[in-house]
Amino acid sequence: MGVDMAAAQSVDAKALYQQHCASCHGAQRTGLMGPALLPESLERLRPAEATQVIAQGRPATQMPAFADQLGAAGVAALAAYIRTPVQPAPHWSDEEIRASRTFAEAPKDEPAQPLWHADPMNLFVVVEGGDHHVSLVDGDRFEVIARFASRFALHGGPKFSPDGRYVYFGSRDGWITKYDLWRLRVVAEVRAGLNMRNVAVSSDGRWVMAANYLPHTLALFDADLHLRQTYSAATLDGKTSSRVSAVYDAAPRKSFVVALKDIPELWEISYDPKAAPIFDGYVHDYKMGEAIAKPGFLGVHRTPLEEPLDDFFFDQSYRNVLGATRPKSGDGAATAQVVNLDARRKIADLPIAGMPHLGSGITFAWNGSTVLASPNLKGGTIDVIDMKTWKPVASIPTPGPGFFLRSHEATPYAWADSMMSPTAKDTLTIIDKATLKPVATVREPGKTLAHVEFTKDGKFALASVWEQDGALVVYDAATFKEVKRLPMCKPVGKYNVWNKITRSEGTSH
Ligand code: DHE
Repeated sequence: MGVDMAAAQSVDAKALYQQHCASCHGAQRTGLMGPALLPESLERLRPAEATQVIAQGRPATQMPAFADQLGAAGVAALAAYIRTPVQPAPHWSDEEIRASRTFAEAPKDEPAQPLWHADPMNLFVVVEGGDHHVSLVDGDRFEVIARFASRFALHGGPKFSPDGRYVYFGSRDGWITKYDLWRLRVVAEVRAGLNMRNVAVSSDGRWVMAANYLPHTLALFDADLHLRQTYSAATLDGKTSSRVSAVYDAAPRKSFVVALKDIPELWEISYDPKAAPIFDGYVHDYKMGEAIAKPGFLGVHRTPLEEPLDDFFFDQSYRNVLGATRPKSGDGAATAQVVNLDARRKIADLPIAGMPHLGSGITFAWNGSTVLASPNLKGGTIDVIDMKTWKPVASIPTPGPGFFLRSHEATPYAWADSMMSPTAKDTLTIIDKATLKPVATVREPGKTLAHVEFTKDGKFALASVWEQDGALVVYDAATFKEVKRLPMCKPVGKYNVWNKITRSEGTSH
């Protein structure tokens, strides 16, 4: 479709939007039945793709084609318009959060047992991004137990209740869905924000915390998604606010740890009802819990940093946060650091060129110490760092840069993808955790092969053929032979209930 830019500029795109788009995407572009169309939500959609979707619609969704109605100029004008910020900026108040909540009462006398026959601890939750569905897979027989529609664009690892019965999904548009894996039904939903990063569930199962880019908030819910309170992600004087990079549960500390993207602070919010008062001078803004009014409980404890963090994860003790700041420009260098949560300060620089993605790395025992291994986007290698000295011990070559490295306590191997490499995206590299050397590869020629997760016993590795007509491929983790494959629609990630709720060292938490 040829576009006359002068013609596109003369179109009243705002009026076109209200006429054709607002009923599904919301008058404020914050989403209704259709997804939000805000600059923050569209970062990952290439301009050409946006134009094509407006012109030709999106198959298997309710998005119709507008090319005939609007012509090339109208389509181009709309594609440009949805990239502009909404003025005034859309808000999402506590009242709006509360009003968005839905809850489905459990059927009377519902038995507390699965509707299906399989080991509930060896269940895989597979997020199929291609058509926004979730499949539940029996991790012993490798059969699909159930498949259901999800919210648009789930992102990140779903989080489980401590008993593994419930799972919480987070969508980029801010929706949290609590799903009962045993009874196969949605329990509750709430919209925590307009553009959300991720959710964390407390280790006692009582709290769910959401990290938002838009608005600049954290939102805290009880286990059934009643809003408890929101936290403004701002400096103590309230003058500067920030997008929230991510929130994670630090189970042994009974706290949530929060990274802020635009403010050099790391936050810790204790959900320990016995949380002690905090006197270090950085905490003045905690809120008293109503039920247990102890200072510190649900209060914000700030650790000042030299620069904001984009990504982080913990060591196995959860005393140290390993954080990375992405380069501000394409050719700049990422920096990484270790922040000790007890000392409340940076204790070391991390000698890696940048953790490419949250939850990408793993830890394991090596040579009498514990090492951290993380894919290094720059070099296409796996950086291995001794967690006692924080010094590099090895740099393991892979055929190209990748996103995820995964292992399991019961296997001697770690599996890395190279999904960012145009030539090696189809290859998984299998690394011996004792010698720190690659020992084998498995391939899916010409396709993207990525994101491994192990069965509960570590005997099988499941990987994604990350394509629209993709698959979940099951490999024997000792022989690396394929044992089964299940067709799936772009299975972006898979999560094993047991490995997640026991916080296996070989996967993300
Ligand atoms: Fe992710 C997890 C952020 C791009 C697939 N990603 C996460 C988490 C965050 C995050 C904060 C942790 C959530 C959690 O588990 O609690 N991701 C980001 C980014 O900032 C980045 C680089 C850019 C962005 O668009 O936000 C990004 N992520 C991607 C992708 O391009 C991936 C490969 C494809 C996609 O679907 O977007 C991708 N992200 C994933 C997956 C996880 C994830 C599969 C969960 C990994 C796990 O095993 O836990």
